[in-house]
Amino acid sequence: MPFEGEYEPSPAQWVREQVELYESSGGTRGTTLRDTGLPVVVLTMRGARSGRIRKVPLMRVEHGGRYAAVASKGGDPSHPVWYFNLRADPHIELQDGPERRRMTAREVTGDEKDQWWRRAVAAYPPYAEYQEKADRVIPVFVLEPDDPDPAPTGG
Ligand code: F42
Repeated sequence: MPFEGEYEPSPAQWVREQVELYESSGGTRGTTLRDTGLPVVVLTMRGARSGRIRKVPLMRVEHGGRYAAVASKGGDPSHPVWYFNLRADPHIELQDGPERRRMTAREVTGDEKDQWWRRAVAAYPPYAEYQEKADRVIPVFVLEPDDPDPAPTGG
């Protein structure tokens, strides 16, 4: 089921362009972070105040069909705005390459967070530096499929 509502592209040009390329190519182009070659996913969510649709590229941290969303914002001292969007409405769509799935975001803490943090740093090592410079504890969400084992379509 597609996300309904008006799409408000990111004010950051490089983010907006990455989302455009990712989506317009059906998840076959724009799927890595600039020079790193490391994979990126796109989260579609609802803006907590505007109610508009927001799309946020994040590093791909996947384990067993679940994903982590790391609110690092490059080690910025403040949380990204999308962190508050997910807290207000955790229902999202995740695009990983050509595949799109509805998922629900849940902020993790304690041992569960430690485990996902290790996976996140393994997928994208700069997260460790971002945590050192951020002067805040970087939040992590786990994204879990609403339908964990969808039936094959068509036939
Ligand atoms: N950011 C990360 O935090 N983690 C990553 O792993 C990550 C990877 C990544 C890979 C590729 C890429 O292109 C970007 C990547 N980013 C990553 C950057 C990420 O996509 C976001 O740009 C970044 O985290 C900043 O998020 P932000 O939500 O703070 O974005 C700002 C620039 C933004 O879009 N602000 C909007 C604006 O108009 O200023 C507001 C967006 C919004 O959601 N507004 C809400 C609404 O209701 O519509 C609420 C407004 C409010 O005031 O409450």
